[in-house]
Amino acid sequence: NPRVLPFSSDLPGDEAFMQRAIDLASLGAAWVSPNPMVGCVIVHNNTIIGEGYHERYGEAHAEPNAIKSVKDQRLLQEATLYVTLEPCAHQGKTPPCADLIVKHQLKRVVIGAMDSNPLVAGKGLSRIRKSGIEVTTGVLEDKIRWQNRRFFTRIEKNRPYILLKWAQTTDGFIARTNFDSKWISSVLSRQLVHRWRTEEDAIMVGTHTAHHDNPQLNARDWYGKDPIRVVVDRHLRLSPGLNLFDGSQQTLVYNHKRDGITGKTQWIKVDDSFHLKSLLADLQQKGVQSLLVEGGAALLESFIRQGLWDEARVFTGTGSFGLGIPAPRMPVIPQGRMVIDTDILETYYQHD
Ligand code: AOF
Ligand code: ZN
Repeated sequence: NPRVLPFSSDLPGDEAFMQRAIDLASLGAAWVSPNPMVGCVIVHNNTIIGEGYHERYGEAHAEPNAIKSVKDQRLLQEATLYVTLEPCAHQGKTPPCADLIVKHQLKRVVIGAMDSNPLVAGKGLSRIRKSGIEVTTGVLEDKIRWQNRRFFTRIEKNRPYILLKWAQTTDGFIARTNFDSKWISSVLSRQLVHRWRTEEDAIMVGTHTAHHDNPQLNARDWYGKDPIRVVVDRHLRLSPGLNLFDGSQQTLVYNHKRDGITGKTQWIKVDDSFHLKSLLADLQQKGVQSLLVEGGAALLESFIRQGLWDEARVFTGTGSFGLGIPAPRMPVIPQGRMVIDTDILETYYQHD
C-alpha cells in the first residue's frame, strides 16, 4: 500500500516528486521482473493527488494505477504526472500508457529515464509531445537506471544481470582443500544473503558446491520470493537426495546427458563445449533477468574471465585457512567496503 510510505524531501521541485515515484516503484521489487519497477505520482498545485506503481508482472502499469487513484478526475487537466520510466507506446498486457496520458490531457509530464525496450524507446515520448502536452525528461535518471539495472542490462546487453557472491578468509581462501566452506556463519551475513536471494530471479552454483555444501538456495531468513535454482552438473553425478532436488522450488540442471522434467526439476542438455553465454541465453529465454552466482571458485572464475558479471559482493571473515581453494581474483578495484558485523566485512565491486 503506497500510502504507508511517508513523503518528505529536501530535494527541490521536480526531483522531490520523482524521488517519491522512485520510492513507490521500489515497492514492486521482487514481483515485477522481468518488467522494470515503475512508479508514478500526480501533482496538482504542488500537492500529490494520485500515486501508483507497477505492482506485479502482468498487471497494470504505474500510470493507470496513479490516474485511477485520483479522486477528482477533473484535476488531471491541470496536473503534472511524474513517471520514472518513459510511458509505453505498445499494446502489451495492458493498453499503451502514452495513450491514456493523452486521453486524460494532463498539463505536463515529467519522465525520469527513457525506456530502451525497442517497443517503446522514444515512441511513448513523441506520442505525448505530439499531443501538445509539455514534457520534461531526464529527472533523477541515473538513480532510475540503477534501480532498474537488471532490466536495462537485459534489454541493452541481451543477457541477464549477473551478481557474484562468495565468502573468503583473510588469507584469500574460499574453502578448505576438502571443500568445507561452512566456516562463515554469522547470523547477519546469512540473513543478508537470503535477502539478496529474494532480489534476483535465479541463483546458481557449480557441481562441487552443490555436492559439498548441499545448499537449499532459498530465502528462508527473509520475506520474499525464492529464486529459481540453477546448477551445472555436466555428467549428472549429483545425488538426487540433495536439498536442491527437494521439489520446494524450480531447479534447472544444465548437463551433457539429457533433457527432461520431473516435478520441479528440469534437466537441460547442452553440448560438450559448454558455453556460459548459451546457458545465459537459455535462462533469459526462460524469463530470468538476474542471476546470483554463489560459487564455487571455478564457476565464479569462468564468469569473471569472460567478463560476464555486473556486481560482486565478497564477504571476508576474520579466520584464515593457511591452505585451501583460492578465492577468485577481481580484475577491478573495489567500489566500497561495509562492515556487516564484528566478524565480517563486505567488499563490493562493479564492472565498468
Ligand atoms: C510503462 N509503465 O509501469 C511499466 C512499463 O508486458 P507488459 O505489457 O507489461 O509491458 C512490459 C514493457 O512495458 C516493459 O518491457 C517495459 O518496456 C514497459 N514497462 N511501461 O509505461 C510501467 N512497467
Ligand atoms: Zn505502460
